[in-house]
Order: sequence, then C-alpha cells, then structure tokens
Amino acid sequence: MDPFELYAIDGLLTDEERAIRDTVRDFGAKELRPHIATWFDEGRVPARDLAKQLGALGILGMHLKGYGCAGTGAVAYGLACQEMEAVDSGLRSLVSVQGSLAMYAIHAYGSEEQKQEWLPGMAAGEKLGCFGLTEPDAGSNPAGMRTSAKRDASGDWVLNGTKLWITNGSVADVAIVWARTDDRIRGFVVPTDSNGFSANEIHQKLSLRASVSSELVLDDLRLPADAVLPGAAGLGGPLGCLNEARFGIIFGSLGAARDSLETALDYAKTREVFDKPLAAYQLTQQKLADMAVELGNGMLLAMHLGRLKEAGTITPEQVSVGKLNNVRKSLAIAREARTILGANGISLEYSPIRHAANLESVLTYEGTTEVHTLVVGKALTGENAFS
Ligand code: TGC
Ligand code: FAD
Repeated sequence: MDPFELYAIDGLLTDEERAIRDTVRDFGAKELRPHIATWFDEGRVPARDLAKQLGALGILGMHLKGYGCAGTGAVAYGLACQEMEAVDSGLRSLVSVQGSLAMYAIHAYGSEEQKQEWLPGMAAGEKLGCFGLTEPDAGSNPAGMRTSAKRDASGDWVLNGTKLWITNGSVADVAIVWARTDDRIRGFVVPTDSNGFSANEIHQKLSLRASVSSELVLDDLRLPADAVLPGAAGLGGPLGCLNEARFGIIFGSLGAARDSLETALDYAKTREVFDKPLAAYQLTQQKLADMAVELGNGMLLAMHLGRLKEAGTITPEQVSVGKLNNVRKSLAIAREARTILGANGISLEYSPIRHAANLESVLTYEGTTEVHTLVVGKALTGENAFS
C-alpha cells in the first residue's frame, strides 16, 4: 500500500494538483532516477542542462505570477518540490534556489527592468540563478555579514566580501548578493560575468553531492546604481525569500522520506531472513508503521500550511514549525529505512542512505533545527533567546 493512502492524501488535492504531481513524478522516473546514483557518486550534476529540462517542464518559479511563470498555488509548488526530492534533495535544491530564492527576490523586490531582464529566461531554465546570503563567519546570524556595498562618486556600487556554501554559485548566470550598505542590508542583482566576481566550487562533500555548492568572491565588484533591488531594505528582504524556500522544503523533505520508506517496504517484502520475509516480523512492521505515521502526519502539516499560504495568512513562525518538524522526521525516517536494508542499506544501489546524507544538509540550510526551535520558542514565550 502507498503510505499516503493510509491518510487518504489524494482526497485533499485538486485534479490540477494531482496532475502536476504526476507529471513531475513521471519526469523524475524517466529523466532523473536512472542517473541520480551516478551523479551523487561522482559528485557532479549537469545543472545547466537540468535547468533547461526543468524550465521546459514549467516548474522553475511555477508559484510566481507573470514573466513566463505558471502562477500555480502553493500546494502544487510543494508537490513538485516533493517529487523532485523523492529523487534527490540536491535536485529539489536546484528548483528551490532558482524559483524561491533567486527568482522570488527579483519578483518581489526587483524593478520592472530587472524582472523583464531576468525572470523569463530563468523560468525557462536558460539562465541559472543563485542566492548569496551566508558568509564564512555569518550563517545562522546573517545580521553579522561583512560583505559591503559602497557607493562611489560616480554613483556605482562597489562590493567586497565572500559568500560561502552558495548552491549553484559556480554555474549561475546571475547571483542575488546581500550586502551591508552605509544604511541597511540591501540585495544586488549581479551578472556572474562581472569583473570582480569569481566562484569556486566546494568539493569533498559527504551530503548533497548531486548539487553544486560554491564560494563567491566579490573583489571590488563594480555595479551600476540600478543593480540594487529597490524593494528590499533590511534583513526582512532575504528572510522574506527564505520563507518561500523553507515552505518548499516542508513538502520536499517528505519526498525523500517517502522514497526511503517505499524502498524499505519493497525490500522487506522480498528479503527473507530466518526463512520468512522480513516484512512478516513484528519488529519490522513496527518500524514501517512508525515511519508511515510520521510521514502521513508530516504531509497533513504540509497540506495545512499550504492552504494557509494560499489563503495568504501563513506566518514565518508557522513556516518554522513545518521546516523543523518535517526535516527532522524525514531524516529519522531515512535513517530507519536504511536499517531494514542491512548491508545493502549502505550501497548507493538503494536510496535511503543517500537521502539520509542529503537530509543532513537540509537540516542545516534554510535555518538550522536550533534556529527554527528558537523562532518557535520566541513565538511561544515572547522571549528572544538567540543572543
Ligand atoms: P530579527 O531582529 O528577528 O529580524 C530582522 C528583520 O527581519 C524580519 N524578519 C523576517 N521577515 C520575513 N520573514 C522572516 N522569517 C523574518 N524573520 C525576521 C524582522 O521583522 C525584522 O524586520 P525589520 O524591518 O524590523 O528590520 O532578526 P535576527 O537578526 O534576530 O535573526 C532572526 C533569525 C535568526 C531567525 C534569522 O536571522 C534567521 O532566520 N537565520 C537563519 C539564516 C538562514 O536561514 N540562512 C539561509 C541561507 S539560504 C540557504 O540556506 C539556501 S539552501 C539551498 C536550498 O534552499 O535548497
Ligand atoms: P552556524 O551558524 O555557525 O551554526 C553552527 C551551529 O550552531 C548550528 O548547529 C546552529 O544551529 C548552532 N547555533 C547557531 N546559533 C545558535 C544559537 N543562538 N543558539 C544555539 N545554537 C545556535 N546559504 C546561502 O546563502 N545560499 C545558499 O544557496 C546555500 N546553500 C547551501 C547548501 C548546502 C549544501 C549547505 C550545507 C548550506 C547552504 N547554505 C546556503 C548555508 C546555510 O544556510 C548555512 O549553513 C546555515 O544557515 C547555517 O549556518 P552555518 O553553517 O554558518 O552554521
């Protein structure tokens, strides 16, 4: 039985949402699953080619309106993220960073010229974006960023600093870079062929290997006055983008968990131990039942938050609840699923260990478990325990 059938999840979806989910699932089965273990093993992924395919599929910035974007509801976007992450968190990351971080920043805060210049090409996957917030010494606390943007006599902006762990940084055409100005933190639209911009890919990762992670170096990077995002001033700008990407992760992480559970379920039905299928043992059934319950509960939470987002009432604290719960539970499910596969569970031939390794990154990026715990703690108590 499909674990979501236990919760009659399909009944909560519209025909259009089911159709979008099935289309992305089929795409994943045909175009991504045959290659994912190799991409992960070799630590490289054809990000630019994939972006074109995902653009043709219509899922890059699909929840945004206009400029070549489909304008779907939040749940449909979440389901697309889930199907991508059922293949690999790194592939969902590509979709999140492009649509929810880079495109969303331009869509929400950009000038009409910036939107016209970048969004249609990004929706089509012809242009790839990245989002530079984290720095070597400022991750959970982006208010501590050192990257600076200063105006010179000609009115140009001059940026200096380093961004670290930037998804797609070294394959992007455009970087949204957040920097400290004399006034407040501002966002800049940076073509990556600008003088003074360089990107170095990070290697030797043990997680999110099918995703490009990079360092961005801004060395007297000169930008015209109109490179700034006019609609964002202060930390609320980048954090507003993070709400979008975190929402995608609430659905997405469950994709990795679902795929792990389904893999373990199939394995347990056919693997015989002590002359009986593994699935016939009570200890195995307890593992499977517990995983299915956590998965279903996570999906109900995701659906509830999705409908709140579509109604326009979702709060950042509610997004934190969803990210905190669903990533933590998905990681636990992937780890538990792996145990059912015994020694085979450590092979890339089966997905759970790859999902578990990836979810270690998902647990950290877009706000760590500790950050989201403190956001929820502050909402409950009114006390700020961050510092
Ligand atoms: P605080 O003083 O609370 O707020 C500063 C300003 O920001 C506003 N704000 C928000 N606005 C929108 N959405 C939110 N979630 C917001 N949270 C805060 C707030 O209203 C205020 O506005 P204003 O106008 O009064 O200035 O901020 P703080 O410095 O105490 O920090 C709060 C904290 C720790 C929660 C925040 O800094 C945080 O979320 N830290 C985590 C950083 C993070 O998540 N980085 C992610 C980088 S991108 C990434 O990881 C991509 S991974 C690739 C992929 O997604 O696949
Ligand atoms: P730190 O902030 O140094 O935290 C270290 C530990 O301290 C964590 O456990 C944290 O929870 C804990 N901690 C922090 N503050 C507190 C506190 N007040 N109380 C208790 N504990 C605390 N960033 C981008 O800008 N763009 C990207 O595209 C991007 N992609 C990424 C891709 C990958 C694969 C990874 C791994 C990261 C990516 N990041 C990206 C960076 C990510 O957002 C940061 O790693 C994350 O925000 C945490 O920052 P940090 O690594 O500096 O950890």
